[in-house]
Amino acid sequence: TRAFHHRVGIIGAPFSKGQPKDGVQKGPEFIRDAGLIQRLKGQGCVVKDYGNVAFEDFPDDEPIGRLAIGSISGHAASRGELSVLWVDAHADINTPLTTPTGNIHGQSLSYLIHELHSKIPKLPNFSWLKPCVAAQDIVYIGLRDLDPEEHSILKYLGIKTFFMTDVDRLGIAKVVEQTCDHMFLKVKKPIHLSFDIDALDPSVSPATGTPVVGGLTYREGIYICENICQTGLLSAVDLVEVNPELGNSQEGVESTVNAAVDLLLACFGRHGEGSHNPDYTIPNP
Ligand code: B3U
Ligand code: MN
Repeated sequence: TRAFHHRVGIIGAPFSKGQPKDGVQKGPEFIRDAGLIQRLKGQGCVVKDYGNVAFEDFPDDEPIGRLAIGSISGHAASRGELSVLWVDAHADINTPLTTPTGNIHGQSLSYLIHELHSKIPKLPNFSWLKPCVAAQDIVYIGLRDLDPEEHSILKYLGIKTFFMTDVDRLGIAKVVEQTCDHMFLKVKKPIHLSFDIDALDPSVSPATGTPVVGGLTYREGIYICENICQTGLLSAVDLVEVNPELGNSQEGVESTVNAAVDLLLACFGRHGEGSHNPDYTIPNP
């Protein structure tokens, strides 16, 4: 049994316009259909499902979008200063002036960081967006596919980064320990976890738009979530980039969706070790 019950609110964002590939808007539906809510309840969480965010439909819209931009600014508006743990193969820190693809899913963090404010051009429909995170409050895990410009932005800002090589070198336990040390160095702020399913190796989660070989194992991903849960400071999680129309096979999609559900369960109290009722007695024959 748990000392307390996690209270979890679920919001789906069926949105694909941050990048050109269709299908990722179906991620929330697949994750729900895989039993997320029942399974969270089954492990003692008190769950409220707020349904999906409604997006206006612009038929001839240029690909553009919000993704974590919206959830982090909303989270910061309600909780104040946050630390952000960004688990991803990609840094998603291009500015509109450095992006090689023009895809906004590769830019989400740049809009949110105070220290990059002067580097972001004024965009007509983004006046609602104010930077809300300090560079020193961000930690990355899982990076392995960066544009040179992003590399330079990370260095310029001095952001704490754990590339896959660092996971190889230190092991996931040290990486998570150092992540927490860094985030809690000053004050303990509520944590926003942004988990891109492409942080995991494509052998586990192939159903995603930009898979990159050499990623985190399933266990390493779960370990991150379990430990962030145990800080007691996890305040919001984004699980992004599950695209059930990719992945090449039914098994590929199932494996991706199941990994996403398991990561979310680990964020909200599920332990690999299991648990038991302290009143239980082993039956005598
Ligand atoms: N860095 C590239 C590629 C990319 C970023 N995030 C994803 N892909 N998923 C870009 O588009 O900015
Ligand atoms: Mn990514």
